[in-house]
Amino acid sequence: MRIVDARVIVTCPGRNFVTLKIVTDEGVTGVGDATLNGRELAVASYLRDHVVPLLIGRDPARIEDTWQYLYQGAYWRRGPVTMSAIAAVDTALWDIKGKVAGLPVYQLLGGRSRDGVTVYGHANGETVEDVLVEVARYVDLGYRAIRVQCGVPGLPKTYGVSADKLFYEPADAALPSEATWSTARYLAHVPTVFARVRDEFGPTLRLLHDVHHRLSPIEAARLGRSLEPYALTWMEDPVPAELPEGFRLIRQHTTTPVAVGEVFNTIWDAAQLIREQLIDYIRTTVVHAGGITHLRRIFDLAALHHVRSGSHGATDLSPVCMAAALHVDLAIPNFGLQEYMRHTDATDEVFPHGYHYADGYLHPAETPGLGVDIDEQAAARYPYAPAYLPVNRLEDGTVHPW
Ligand code: CS2
Ligand code: MG
Repeated sequence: MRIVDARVIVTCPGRNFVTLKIVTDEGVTGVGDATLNGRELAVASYLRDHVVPLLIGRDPARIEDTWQYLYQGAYWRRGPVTMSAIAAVDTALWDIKGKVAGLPVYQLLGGRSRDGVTVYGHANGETVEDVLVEVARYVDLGYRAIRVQCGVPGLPKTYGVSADKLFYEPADAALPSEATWSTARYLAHVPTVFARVRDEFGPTLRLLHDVHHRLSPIEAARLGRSLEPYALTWMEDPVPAELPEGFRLIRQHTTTPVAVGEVFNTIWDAAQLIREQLIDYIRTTVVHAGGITHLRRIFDLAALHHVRSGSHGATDLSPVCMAAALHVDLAIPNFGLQEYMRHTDATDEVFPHGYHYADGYLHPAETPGLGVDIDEQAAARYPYAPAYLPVNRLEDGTVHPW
């Protein structure tokens, strides 16, 4: 079998997605997600201009060899653009391998390690009262784990808090919008939110919180300590993660578990955090961390060090990425949680998929391959529209990590 075509499809059914579709001479096709929020066209060009020509004529069965060829062969390694492009190729090749074998991809990864993939949803609101309503909504839907984000009094807008519920789009403007951040106001407010949520929903519901990299290590340590009475499942991205040493300070001060890695692209971004057991959950996912092949490598390293998976699953990760992530989640021994932000109806129409939600779990399709596709005619109805994530500034105007 040989690859005869590879199409890069850019579409915007409510938000931008980049998808690679690989076609073989025997008519078997595979899809991979290549979406990089706010930088979509850079990955599309990397694929079209620099990767697709290398794929034509290759044997699609050689997944590991193709990964190494694209990674080592390029000389320029790592980085979100490169790794999202490699991820798309790798994911599509796993899809093809599953179809050729007549098996869902999780069977090729070793088969089921569990009955379903436990997911968490996003409960968010401007006020604590709004948050309680949203948490109740997720509980009613059967969710076993819920991320809680709340507006901060005195700040006009808070990242992760949206008028849309069940899904929302943080990339909200054709040029980046700007928000204001105050660490003092935030640190004072968050524990009061979790106190109310615990009061209403009891001690056993799994609760999570995303800090979006906005604190320094000692501030994050203080937040973690102040949240200890509310027994969070994780505190996510407490500090910018370029400096792994920063996590040592957090660890020295708090037992609140730490999750990190949605912006990581390779095992080397995560290796020190994992080896030193500075984190509890690693949040890399298929599209931004080099595909199924490389993600599995990261999760295997994590398994050796008591670190569980907690893959990113916001709306900017397409149903193709979600489908692929679910096969990995089902197979690995050290699965923790899977983020699940639902997609819009328009996105679901462009990406017909067989995975489904039931009673707090996601289940991948049982059909051969990944069980997801792209409807290219539907995709063509939604042309690319520039959209960026917001930029954060402190009250004095300083640009601050978002
Ligand atoms: C968030 C995302 O889902 C999450 O955990 O951090 O909203 C993230 O900011 C976006 O996916 C960025 O593209
Ligand atoms: Mg996050």
